Amino acid sequence: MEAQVQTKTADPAGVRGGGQDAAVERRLACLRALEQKVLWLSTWMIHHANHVRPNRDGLKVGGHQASCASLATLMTALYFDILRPHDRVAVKPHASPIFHAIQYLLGRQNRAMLERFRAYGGAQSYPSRTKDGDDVDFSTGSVGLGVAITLFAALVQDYVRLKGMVCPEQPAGRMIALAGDAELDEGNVSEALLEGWKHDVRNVWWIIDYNRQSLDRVVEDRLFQRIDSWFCAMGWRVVTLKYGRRQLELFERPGGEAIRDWIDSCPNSLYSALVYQGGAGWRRHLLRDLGSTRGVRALLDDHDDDALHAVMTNLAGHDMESILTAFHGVEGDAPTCFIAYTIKGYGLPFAGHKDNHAGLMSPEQMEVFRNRHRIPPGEEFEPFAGLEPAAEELRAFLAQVPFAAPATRLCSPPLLDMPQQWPAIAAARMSTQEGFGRLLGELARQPEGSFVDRIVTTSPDVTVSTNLGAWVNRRGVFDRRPRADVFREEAIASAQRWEQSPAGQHIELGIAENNLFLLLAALGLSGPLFGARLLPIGTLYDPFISRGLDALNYACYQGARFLLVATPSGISLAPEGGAHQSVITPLIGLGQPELTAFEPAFVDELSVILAWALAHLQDDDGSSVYLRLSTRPLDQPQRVMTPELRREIVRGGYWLMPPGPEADLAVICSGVVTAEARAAHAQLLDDVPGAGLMVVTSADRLHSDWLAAGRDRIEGHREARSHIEELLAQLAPNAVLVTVLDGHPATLSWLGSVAQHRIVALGVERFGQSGDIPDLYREYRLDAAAILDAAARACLDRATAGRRFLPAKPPPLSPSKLPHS
Ligand SMILES: Cc1ncc(C[n+]2csc(CCOP(=O)(O)OP(=O)(O)O)c2C)c(N)n1
Ligand SMILES: [Mg+2]
Repeated sequence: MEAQVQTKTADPAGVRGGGQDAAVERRLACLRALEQKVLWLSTWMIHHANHVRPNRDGLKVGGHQASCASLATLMTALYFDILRPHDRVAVKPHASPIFHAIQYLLGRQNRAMLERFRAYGGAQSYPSRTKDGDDVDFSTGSVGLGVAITLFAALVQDYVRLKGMVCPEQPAGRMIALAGDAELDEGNVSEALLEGWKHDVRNVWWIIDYNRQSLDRVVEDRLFQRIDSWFCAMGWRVVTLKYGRRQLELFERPGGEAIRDWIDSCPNSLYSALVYQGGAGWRRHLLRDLGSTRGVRALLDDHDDDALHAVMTNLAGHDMESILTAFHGVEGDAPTCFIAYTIKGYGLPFAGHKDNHAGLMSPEQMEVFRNRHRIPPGEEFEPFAGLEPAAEELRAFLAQVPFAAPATRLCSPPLLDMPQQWPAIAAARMSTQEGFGRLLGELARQPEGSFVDRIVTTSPDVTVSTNLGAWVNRRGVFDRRPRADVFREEAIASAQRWEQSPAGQHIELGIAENNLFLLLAALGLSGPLFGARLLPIGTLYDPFISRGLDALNYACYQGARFLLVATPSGISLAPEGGAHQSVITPLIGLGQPELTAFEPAFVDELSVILAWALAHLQDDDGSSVYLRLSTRPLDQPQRVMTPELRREIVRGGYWLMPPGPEADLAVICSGVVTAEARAAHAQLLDDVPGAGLMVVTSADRLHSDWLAAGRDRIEGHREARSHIEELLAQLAPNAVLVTVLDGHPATLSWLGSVAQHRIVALGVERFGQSGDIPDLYREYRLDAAAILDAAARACLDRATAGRRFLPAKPPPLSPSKLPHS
């Protein structure tokens, strides 16, 4: 258990002081009692879920008693003494029971939820903003993400404070992560650290539960040195809490110095093994290694096995006074990392055992534990059972906990005034990406005081190449301090201005998509967290959504609201090649909960969708929105945007060329291949005059609406009809559908189930490659010829329906040979 870094000694001055020792002693007594209660409740909650509650499916319910025990002291100190209402905390996911126990003691969680821990409707396995009712600040679960979001939340707090969007009397809160030490292995944590350094982030605390164990094993020795230097290099203050006060007292005695050196050089795995073995194990090793060192034998003789075990495991992360001294000793807003030495499973029978991560105490072990905590049967969930001080004193203590002071912790700022009129972009030919840039450029011209002031854009080093340039030129780049645009000052010609100041409305990130999504998550929670509603817009290249997919999922999971604009996309990015061509993102758009996906073909659609999206982000029943755009210019339809068309675009699709009566063929397209669909459709009209051409602006909206209508019908609303059902009802029952998009064909292939139409789904199923659009569309069967061929084959198939097997390779068909049924 290496340590060359000096521990902050447990100087009680920060806790005591003012000659009020008796009062301080009572406070400490209350805190220690609550620490024991929090440990008991978390352990019992998990035990109850696994051994007491009836189990109907035979699955292990689970829970992490050891991981909870590791944080019991630190979280008790934090919540019952250190935190203020404006502080925000991301709790290590598997310490969820500790969090719920604390909220229960503070009167913010009810007993039924604890009894239903990990059950349907009960307290969640991992803290959840949206599902837990006890004031979770940040959801956690996927390790590393909860840690990093606190850093971005601190950046967002600065953003809204420096712009005067929150009342100046509201103090800045600390954004605090309680992190498992193994969480630091996640790359997204280092990505965030580097970004935080660039933005000079303030008011972040990361408290590392340094129990030197992960899920599988005991972690590397000397890791803490890396952690220490790593944080220092990023400008963080590092406070190490290693030895508890009893250890420090022991080190003062003759032979104590040698024991300290022994602890410092003891490998993590041996230290953990001895924690598990207890007093006799410590004695055996200390005698073997230090038996001849002056004073050691006498020191050991002075401790029985229990006392020796207690002192050898008295790490600062389990010593209330050391923790309070360290936390209170931190001044100013510099980002601070606390490396708190702890023991996984502290106080439990499997403490220190390398396999204890998912370990559960047996009923027999639980009985021993119950006796130690003096909990009478039936009083397991009683808040003060078995405690000393008495309930009255503890109640009085809890009533004055600063974190529990009356304050609005869940803000719901008013909706922004959205305009009736929206800028229109007139163009004969344009790509949706260019249209997006132009639309934002137009919005940027709005006078001060409009909803546009609440738009904040961000991008991982693709601001210019995703067409945010005009917006940034007009609205500037955000920085805590004004910084000149040097190229401009030097009169060097550039289309892009880069003035940075607190007034800027664009936050530039380095290339790290995890950071993009975590920043979007934090920006998208600015309303509930800080009371300042923002309209966050993040841009990135569509294929790199996958790079940050877990962080995107994380952002959606906790209800953050933002607009994601992904461009360019698909194989239409032709010469850029397969590494940059996205294939599965339309399926992500279709499948990701709390994210509504659109893929407009034309710029007037985009304008409608953008206006809708910025309002939808604010709706109670809304969601985040994803726009999949393209750099490929398309001929724009010259049309009047009627209210009906606007409605259909938002609902997910419309007939660009409505089918004739009883039409038995329709081409259905989404996004840039609408050009090919239009060309193919024009040719088909010769043979099938009534053929329809549908443009799908949102497969996602159509799909979810269709499922919802199906559910409504099951519930007895027989008249319920989804938009896609209404659209497809205009076709003959035996009609053939050909769908096409520059993405995975499954995005639209479900359309065949809506009214049991025969369907051929075209799209991309393989990695792309370099080429020009004619070559690539031919190779991947997205061109007009492929659409015509698909239509012909489907019609042939229909004509021969009933004949089970078709020739393996039917002869090539021309449109004029289309068979009709
Ligand atoms: C992204 C991700 N990968 C894997 C897991 C599974 N997992 C849960 S906890 C854990 C180990 C955590 O160790 P540490 O952070 O040190 O916490 P401790 O239990 O030691 O307090 C792992 C691998 C996860 N939750 N998230
Ligand atoms: Mg650990």
